[in-house]
Amino acid sequence: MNIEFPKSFFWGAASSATQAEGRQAGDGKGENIWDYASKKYNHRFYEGVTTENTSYFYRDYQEDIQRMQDISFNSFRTSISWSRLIPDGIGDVNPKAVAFYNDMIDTLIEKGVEPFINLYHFDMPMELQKIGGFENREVITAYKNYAKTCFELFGDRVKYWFTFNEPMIPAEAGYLHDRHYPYVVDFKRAATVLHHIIVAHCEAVNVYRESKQEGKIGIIMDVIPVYPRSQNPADLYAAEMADLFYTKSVNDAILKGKYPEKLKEVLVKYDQLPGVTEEDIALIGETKIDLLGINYYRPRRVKAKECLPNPQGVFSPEWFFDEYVMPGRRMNTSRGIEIYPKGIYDIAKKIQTEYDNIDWFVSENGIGIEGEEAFIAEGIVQDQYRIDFLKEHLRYLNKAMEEGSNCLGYHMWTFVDCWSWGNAYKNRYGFYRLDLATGEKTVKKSGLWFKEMVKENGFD
Ligand code: BGP
Repeated sequence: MNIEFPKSFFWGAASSATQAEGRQAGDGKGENIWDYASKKYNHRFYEGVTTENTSYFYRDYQEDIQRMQDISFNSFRTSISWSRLIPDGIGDVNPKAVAFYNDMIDTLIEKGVEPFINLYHFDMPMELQKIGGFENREVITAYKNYAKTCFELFGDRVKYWFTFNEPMIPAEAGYLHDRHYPYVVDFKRAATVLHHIIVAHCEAVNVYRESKQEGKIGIIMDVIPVYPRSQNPADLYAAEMADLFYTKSVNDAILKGKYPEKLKEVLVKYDQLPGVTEEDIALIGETKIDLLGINYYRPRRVKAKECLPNPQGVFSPEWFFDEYVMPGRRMNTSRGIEIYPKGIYDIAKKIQTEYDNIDWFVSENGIGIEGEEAFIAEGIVQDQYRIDFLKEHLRYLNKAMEEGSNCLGYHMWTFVDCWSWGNAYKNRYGFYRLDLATGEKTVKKSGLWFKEMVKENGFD
């Protein structure tokens, strides 16, 4: 075996509540922003598929967990749906949700699949969005109470907790780039949301510490490694700024306990600084995580700006760099993003050199392909491209580990094809195919490959 991983390595996949659970009549779940937006702004969702019918995990979880065991998972990440557990975001707990999550956790453990539980995957309860979502500090308190409730209810069995999935996204996609509800375009509001999410993260970590439970707590980040077009100083500056806004802003706050000085200087200069109190700064400074999850899909290639931005326009990180469309880049055309396996190695090196070589794992990595039914032969999706994708990324990960990176596991996105934020069921990512019409779930060739690879803890 030339690519071998440690015996204790975490192998599995990631998913999230809103993308997989679906709804059932009488489930007691409250509405969240995706339930609302996928109906109200239905045209924004591929083929108009709403959150009602996502992958049926709420209904099928027992069979699904068996499916995980069938392909050798020893761990699985999903999230708790805040609005399923506490329908109004604050107030009474939904007993049906408690029963569901209890049984899901127990079944996972029974089947030898370690639950990795995330508290927030983009899914703000609608009642709290009505008062401003994370723009409103009251929602930080509501989130803290929600986190406390989760630790009290499930913390006796869940040993791996995560406060947020991709904290940058609800801010950037919801308040700057018009992809997620509430579809606002305003940098300062986006920065406020991001800052409040970071404070909420710190509050939840501290509540967990106070609970004296014996697990680990961390966060899941989407790190997009930045590559300049050239070594020309203008291109290097573009790369520095892209990294500053999109990565260092969050990473430094959470992993180094402080925002980068340079970010503050830029935001002051352009009058975009959100309200940050001394207490917030102190809280960020003293909060430490145990485990970092990294979602990696693509690199970000940038170049110096071709044209100066309109000074009257909406301030944005893109005022400082242009996307660089590198000739000859390898594309996943379904998703419109570049495939660059070495990025995973570069991230590992960055964690090693800049972030104290903290314990981390790949919390998402995968390839979304449109029209996978075209690859069905002998009853299963023959997704050799996914196997190749996995191998290439795992090779680079393995190399980084040989060089001392503390990577503890690898979770693919995703387990069963699931619903996505806008693309709905357009691009399929799973180890199992979901037939949307019948609800049938069938293992793909990649799932069978994964099963054998995990048994061997590596591949040739
Ligand atoms: C990540 C999200 C996931 C998932 C994935 C795939 O950023 O954490 O929830 O959706 O991206 O991306 P997409 O669904 O947009 O194709």
